[in-house]
Amino acid sequence: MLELYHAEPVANSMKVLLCLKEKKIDFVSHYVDLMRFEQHEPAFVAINPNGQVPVLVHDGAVITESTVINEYLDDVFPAIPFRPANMVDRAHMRVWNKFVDDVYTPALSMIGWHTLVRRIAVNIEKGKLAELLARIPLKEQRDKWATVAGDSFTEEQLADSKRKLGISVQKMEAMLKNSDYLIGNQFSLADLNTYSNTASLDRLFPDLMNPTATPCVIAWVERMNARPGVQAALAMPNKVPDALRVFGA
Ligand SMILES: N[C@@H](CCC(=O)N[C@@H](CS)C(=O)NCC(=O)O)C(=O)O
Repeated sequence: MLELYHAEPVANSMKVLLCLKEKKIDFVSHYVDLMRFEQHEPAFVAINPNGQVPVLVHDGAVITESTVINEYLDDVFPAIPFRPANMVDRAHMRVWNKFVDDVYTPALSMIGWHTLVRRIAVNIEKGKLAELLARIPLKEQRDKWATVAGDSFTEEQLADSKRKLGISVQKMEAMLKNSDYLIGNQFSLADLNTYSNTASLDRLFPDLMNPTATPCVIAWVERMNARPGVQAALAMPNKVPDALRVFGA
């Protein structure tokens, strides 16, 4: 049996939902309500000690980390392959996925926490916040909550994240100059892993992503939006207000 613990079709949950839908794989969906902090409940932490989604459970085996989950799905369900046959392209795909995990996603995440999670954090009563923090397994996540509940990130940190978003979108523009998808014209894990970060970036940062500066990225998002797998993933349950949907909290 294949089960996925996930939140809304955004951010890291979206990466894996998209892969499953594009591969047309049936799975049992377990919705984890992040707004109710269900990811820190003992029952969920028993499945993923990091207290984070997404989590794939395949015949009882637990797989975490969205990028790794998508590689695993491509290994185990190869009928519709999402890794280029050419090994150089495959290596380039992995380098891009590493950049997305190491640079692009953390930059977007910091701005999302500052802009949106902060609004929730500052309204939590101090005693309740301490209780919630005590249940978060990862120190990095505890620190993020404490930061946005306090003075939040500095102007320098936020400017650096915006700079990294600019670099990310310019790299994509160059990759898409002469091809429909990020790696050599073949739809791959690179596209799956990048969609959720980029789909709404033009709304958030029109100065970084717009038809003049990044026409190829805009066309790629439209191409992605038209894919049945993307539409099926976007149709998954979504309880989060629209404003929050553009970021992965
Ligand atoms: N590196 C992990 C990161 C997972 C992650 O950041 N998950 C977020 C949702 S996109 C989460 O569970 N946030 C809630 C929390 O950390 O409490 C992955 O790629 O799967």
